[in-house]
Amino acid sequence: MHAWPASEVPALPGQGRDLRIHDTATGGLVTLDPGPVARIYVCGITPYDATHMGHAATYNAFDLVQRVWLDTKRQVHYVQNVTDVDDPLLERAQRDDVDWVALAEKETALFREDMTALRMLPPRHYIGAVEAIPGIVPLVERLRELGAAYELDGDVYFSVESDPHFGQVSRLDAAAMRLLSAERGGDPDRPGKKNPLDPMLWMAAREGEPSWDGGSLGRGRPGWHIECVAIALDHLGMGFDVQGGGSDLAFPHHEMGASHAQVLTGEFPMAKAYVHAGMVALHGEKMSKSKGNLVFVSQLRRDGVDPAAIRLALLAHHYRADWEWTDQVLADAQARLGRWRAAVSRPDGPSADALVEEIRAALATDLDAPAALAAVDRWAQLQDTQGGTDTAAPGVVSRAVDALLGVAL
Ligand code: 5CA
Ligand code: ZN
Repeated sequence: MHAWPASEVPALPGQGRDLRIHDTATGGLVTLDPGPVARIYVCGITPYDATHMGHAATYNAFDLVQRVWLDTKRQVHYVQNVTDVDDPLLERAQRDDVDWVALAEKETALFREDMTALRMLPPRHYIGAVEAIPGIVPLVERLRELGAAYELDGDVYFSVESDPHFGQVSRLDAAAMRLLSAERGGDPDRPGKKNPLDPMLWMAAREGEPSWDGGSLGRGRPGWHIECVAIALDHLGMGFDVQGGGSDLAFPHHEMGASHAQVLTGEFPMAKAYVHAGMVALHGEKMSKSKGNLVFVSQLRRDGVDPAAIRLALLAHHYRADWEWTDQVLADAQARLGRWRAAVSRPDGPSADALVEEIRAALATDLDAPAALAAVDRWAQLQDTQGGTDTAAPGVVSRAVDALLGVAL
């Protein structure tokens, strides 16, 4: 699948900083030392509806990861999937009486447009579940050979007990896992499973649903977790730096994915850090396609809202916080964008060297974007109240805000 065009990332004077970031698996900050090529996998959308502010906030967090690494002169090997076949997509296509392939293509195209407008840097590999199927089948077959998978009425399940490290991503107890499994695509109550938490690897073909040749597995379609594992292992290999997504993916998705990969390769861990963004709510409830309480990026764009203001609205919240989208959040971001644009269009100002370092330090410390915004606010205020004679400063600020925060002033 093709991704979307990259906006340019200006080079900055001085030295970028290594990223310290919160890892769900250890519950603390880890300093990542990726080597010359940093490797990151971020879970992509299930394309049955348009990009909402929750998605945008999550992708914004991982865009910052990429920008911090680029600032250290590393290359970034970023992989993202599109879950272009899954139950919710098929259900929505049926509800609306549209072709599921056409629905997925339309929403993926809109997602690309939204990401481009928001200046999110594209992944190097953007891979759909359907195109990954030929790589998924041998992995499921291999898990079966290893005794880590079993069949139930034609479906193939992964046995969580085959991974001694199972549970180490989310660190939840069995009761919490069971509850979340039922809520998030699992089937803990299905009779005949070895462990209620065992997730499906391959679903045998169902009447009226799309299916693919699964070799010795028979016709069917892949489970959700093995999709991301197949794509990540194919394009990044084991031991990559960051597995990313929203906090609703910690369990079961990232827990199961890590287990699949660890059993398949005999290596541990799959990722050096499991990084999770908080949930954005609307009217007190998590924004979600299934509930329909949504604010869409594309709708705001159609309403004439500057994408840079949308981006600033996201950046005003720490990526790990759960927060609420309101009209005020957007109004504050628009006002800030106006102040910043006015500031960088002046001929001079106070030196921006310290500001660049402050933005770097804020982002390198668990992506503290609100602290970075506050630093730019202070520079603009100083320019306003005391002026300054540095004619290079407005340009430096503009480039730093673009390179590190993805905001075009
Ligand atoms: N296709 C799978 C991942 S493989 C999926 O979860 N798709 S999704 O479209 O439901 O979500 C895409 C990303 O947006 C995920 O990382 C998810 O955690 C994140 N996300 C979904 N809703 C919100 C929300 N309200 N706030 C923040 N992030 C969200
Ligand atoms: Zn995923």
